[in-house]
Amino acid sequence: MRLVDTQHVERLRTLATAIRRRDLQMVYDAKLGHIGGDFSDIDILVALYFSVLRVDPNKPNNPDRDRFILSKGHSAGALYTTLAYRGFIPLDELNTFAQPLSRLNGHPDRKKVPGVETNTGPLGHGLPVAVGCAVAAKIDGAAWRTFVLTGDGELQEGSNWEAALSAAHYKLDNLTVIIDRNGLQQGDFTERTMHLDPLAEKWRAFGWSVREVNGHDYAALLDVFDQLPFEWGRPNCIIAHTHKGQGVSFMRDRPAWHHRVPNAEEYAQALQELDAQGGEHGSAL
Ligand SMILES: Cc1ncc(C[n+]2csc(CCOP(=O)(O)OP(=O)(O)O)c2C)c(N)n1
Ligand SMILES: [Mg+2]
Repeated sequence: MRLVDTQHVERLRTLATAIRRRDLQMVYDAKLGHIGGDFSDIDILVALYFSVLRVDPNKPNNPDRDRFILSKGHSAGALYTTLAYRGFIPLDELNTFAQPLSRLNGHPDRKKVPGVETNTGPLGHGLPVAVGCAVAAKIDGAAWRTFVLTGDGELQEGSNWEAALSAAHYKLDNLTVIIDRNGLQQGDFTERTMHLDPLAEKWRAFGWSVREVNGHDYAALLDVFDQLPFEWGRPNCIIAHTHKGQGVSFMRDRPAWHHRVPNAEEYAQALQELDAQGGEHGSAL
């Protein structure tokens, strides 16, 4: 078990609040985005990019880099903001989100944005591509690892389950899927639309090694990432229990905030809440 560096955890938490704040501004200015899903996975992205992934913003195509695929491509705003804070793209460029000719489209494009490994948006494709990456690393005898973040509603796409079968078949212990288990999808709760539970048992039955974690608890996230690979010869699955809209009281766990854009009053209130959590200080980190 990793010793918790409380200062580091506090830095990550403050940084995540700053990233939520910047993402909110971006969505408000562009008048589009998926703020609920962004806020549900920002803590996972921050833990990955600032503590786990072996990536270098100065060498985004380094062949030895870890690969990260955001399968829930509608969370592009969260990814762009994290990439900007990590130094892959200029912070100022976030002002261009979803504008004509911007590199920062509503869904990520690997040919435009340094750090983006594959195009996503149509759900159900990130894990199959990640399986291909992990097989390639095994064939090459390379040490780099592949991480993929999926939504829970996204698991309704059958392609994920084909990919899950192959990952176990090829013993891809260099592959980690993180499931953003916020219990919501577009318009409703997952369990009312197409229930997923018992989710951990399903992945175990497919031959994966599974851990469950609070996806907003940095000490717990870092500890679970530190244990990778969980078992030799088995792919790794992390079910991260999260809240859609985490960080803003009136967005949390509310289906409407899947892709609603705040009005001026809601925007002001959300900023105020994030500032109270230290969000305005994060940019200095
Ligand atoms: C193949 C496909 N079908 C439908 C959509 C439209 N869509 C975008 S996000 C979304 C809901 C996804 O829910 P979930 O995976 O749980 O994401 P989160 O809750 O993290 O936003 C849907 C249906 C899509 N992008 N791709
Ligand atoms: Mg969801």
